[in-house]
Amino acid sequence: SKDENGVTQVLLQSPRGASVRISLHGGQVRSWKTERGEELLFTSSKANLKPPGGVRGGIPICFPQFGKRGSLEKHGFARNRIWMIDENPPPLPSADHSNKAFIDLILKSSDDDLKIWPHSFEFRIRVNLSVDGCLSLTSRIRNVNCKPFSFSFAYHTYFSVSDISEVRVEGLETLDYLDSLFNKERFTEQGDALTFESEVDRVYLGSRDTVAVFDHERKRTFVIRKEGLPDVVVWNPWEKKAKTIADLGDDEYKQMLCVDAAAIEKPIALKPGEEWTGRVELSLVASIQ
Ligand code: TA6
Repeated sequence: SKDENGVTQVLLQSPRGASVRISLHGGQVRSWKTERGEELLFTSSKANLKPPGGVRGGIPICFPQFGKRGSLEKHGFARNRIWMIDENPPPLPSADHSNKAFIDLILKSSDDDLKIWPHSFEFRIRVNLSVDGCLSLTSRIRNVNCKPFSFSFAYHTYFSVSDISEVRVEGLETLDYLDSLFNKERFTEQGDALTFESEVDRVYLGSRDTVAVFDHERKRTFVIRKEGLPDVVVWNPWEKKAKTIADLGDDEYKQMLCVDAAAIEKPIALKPGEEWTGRVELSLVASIQ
């Protein structure tokens, strides 16, 4: 189907009624719903859905640059481009084809992209919804140029939460992180679990492959499993910053938390012909507390 701006979007549905909606604008997951129809991803009521331009919500793809760590526009250009459906993707070794709820998208460097980032690439993403409602995204980025290149990457995931003050993140204990609020200085996490009472904008380095986001009020937990993505971004703008973000409502920071599986500190380097894979799987469990 088409969205309000005429851009194709794809709806995946599990046999039990969970669903995922993906837009070709940005190759971005825009919605992920449970079997009961509850939305699990946050989208701002003020999001600007018109391409080009990033959509505040769902899972924007940051590529080939994370944030402003380079000369490109913030978070790179992939999230602003119109992707294509990949009708004939190369096989994905570990894929589960038992359910048919997946879609393959592709982005190739356009002539305009090559002017600002002179590296030909093929970026394939598979979005899969499992029978039990797990959402997985598998990105494959191939260097189709004759020179090496490197990039950084993030699945900039906006989780929908009941109230940010009631949320905690586990799995980042004792890790080093780069704090964007302190000039990307390096600190070490001391606390047990991460809780929120002011703005947080960090890149946790070399985390283990599972991170969990507990939402006490809704009694549910998001489990993030990642492969090929050593870093984890945690971002909530809090009250003051939220007011400066045009496409975010003043109070909406309370209902969102970004936790991104990412590769930032050490850029991924690809030789000609090489391919990189980065995968994230998001699942929901009812909390036992
Ligand atoms: O660390 C996440 C971050 O880079 C923040 O600094 C914050 O600005 C956020 O991403 C959103 O970026 P955007 O360009 O979508 O406004």
